[in-house]
Amino acid sequence: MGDNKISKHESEGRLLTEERVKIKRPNMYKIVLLNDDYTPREFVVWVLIKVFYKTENESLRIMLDAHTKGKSIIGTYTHDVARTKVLQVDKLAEQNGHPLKCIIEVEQGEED
Ligand code: TYC
Repeated sequence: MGDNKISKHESEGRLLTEERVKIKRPNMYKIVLLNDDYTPREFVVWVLIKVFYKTENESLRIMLDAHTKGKSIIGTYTHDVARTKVLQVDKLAEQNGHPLKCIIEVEQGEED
């Protein structure tokens, strides 16, 4: 209306739009534990407790799942967290001379 003041109604609309952008959930990534023939079971359980803060029971379940089926989902994380945890597993495995591996998989329906 001649000036460029923002009406209360309009400014509320802008705020709401801004907020919707901010709360968009991040893409999530699965960390999958891979079985191998050499890593001791106890080491796998220890890693799951140390790196992923799983309980002993949950760690045992995930380890046995990978052991019997070839792989098991440890959990779902943001990209940064997933990358950090996989690097932590790589480092612990290497330091202890085990071939233990975890991989990152994009959640179904997420962009890469
Ligand atoms: N298969 C290993 C063994 O028999 C144990 C193991 C379980 C290794 C799960 C890796 O992700 C794994 N010692």
